[in-house]
Amino acid sequence: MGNYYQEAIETMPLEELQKLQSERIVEQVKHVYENVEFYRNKMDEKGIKPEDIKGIEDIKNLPFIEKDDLRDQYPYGLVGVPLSDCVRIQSTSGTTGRRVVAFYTQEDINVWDECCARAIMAVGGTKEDVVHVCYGYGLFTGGPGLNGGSHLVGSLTLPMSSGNTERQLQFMTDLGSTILCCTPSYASYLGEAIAEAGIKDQIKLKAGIFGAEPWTEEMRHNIEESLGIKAYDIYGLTEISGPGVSFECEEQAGMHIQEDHFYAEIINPETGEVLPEGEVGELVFTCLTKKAFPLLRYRTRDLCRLTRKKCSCGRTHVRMTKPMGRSDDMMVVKGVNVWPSQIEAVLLKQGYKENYQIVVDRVGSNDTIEVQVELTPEMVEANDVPVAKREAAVVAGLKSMLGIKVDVKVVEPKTITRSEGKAKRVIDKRDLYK
Ligand code: DLL
Repeated sequence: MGNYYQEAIETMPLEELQKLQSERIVEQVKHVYENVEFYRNKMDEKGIKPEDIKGIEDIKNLPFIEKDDLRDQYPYGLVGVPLSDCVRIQSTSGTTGRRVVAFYTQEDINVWDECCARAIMAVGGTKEDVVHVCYGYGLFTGGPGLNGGSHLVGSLTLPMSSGNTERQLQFMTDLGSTILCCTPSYASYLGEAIAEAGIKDQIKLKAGIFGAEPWTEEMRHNIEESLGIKAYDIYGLTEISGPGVSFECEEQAGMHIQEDHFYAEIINPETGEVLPEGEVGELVFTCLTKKAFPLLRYRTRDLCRLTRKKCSCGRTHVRMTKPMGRSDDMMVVKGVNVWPSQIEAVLLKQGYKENYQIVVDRVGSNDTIEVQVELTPEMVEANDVPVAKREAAVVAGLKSMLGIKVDVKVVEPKTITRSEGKAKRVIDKRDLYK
């Protein structure tokens, strides 16, 4: 193992970890109370003084912070250090026009790079590897995060950014990329492009680090097949730093949260009550070490479950399941809660790939929902099931999963636009009528 598998920290017994977290939260609460007026006011409103927070178990007394607070405090309201101590911003576009701008000191960047380095080491990365980063660079955290991590590991880093698939394949083959970092939807597109170019035998990839959007186990399987690699999940969000807040180890059984820096809780999204280990709820993060943009008890809207069950990799850090979708991804269609991931699961189970789109609309006062999904090249070649029969099977699968009638259109391969970054799979035309 190289420098950035921090065995002492990643395999720390729980008691020691909690001691470290306690020291850090005490210092962090003092920091935000003294330096961020927003927090001071919120804590004063609740009658909490920094000295009331004596350890990590007291965190439950702190107020939550929500996405709306970030919008209200845009751009500088939550910055905890003089701007002259900040060296970087990153930002998320936000699908609803809510731009989040996060600030970093050099030390914050170092911690972020370290978390991404741990993620690369966890998939077997070393200084001998060629790390091909085709997450977007710029304001998006994907490119800069994995880039920084790869440098720390000492791997040869290809800062490809997203797009220009032909060039991606050329560098991948010419320079012998071994670890691929991009969104799962782009990985799946690269798999298609490699098959089409007939160059699979020239690809040296062994692992992929894919995240930034939800993806299913079926999609993992498809990517692993098409690229001939092991595909690992990585999670993070701009508000908390970027990729590397959690990541999978060789066991591929949930993502270890970097708990020495980010403290996780699961709450009931309706009541805010903290839920016991193992229950599904909204993920809430507290940054224990970040100084420039130190969010405490930030509600991510991501729904998942945590487990402290022993992991055979030896890491003791708590694991989170793949987010099952965001509470705000949920659509209400015909009065029923629908998550895109449920639709994807039905499609992939019936042998389709991730090339689909969901169109929701309203006719009069009735909602309509249509799923368009592409035939795979194998289905076209076999030509053994009529399209109408295929459509009926998907309709039935969706009816049993969701309990409502969904219109289904099975379309020719390559009809649906491919994504180079995060895929946009839902078009909700009802938004236009708001
Ligand atoms: O997507 C950071 C990132 C970059 C993570 C590269 C992993 C790899 P944002 O653009 O702020 O940051 O979006 C954060 O994306 O709250 C989740 O809803 C979703 N998300 C991120 N990773 C995963 C994942 C980056 N592995 C939001 N699985 C988060 C499912 C994910 N959803």
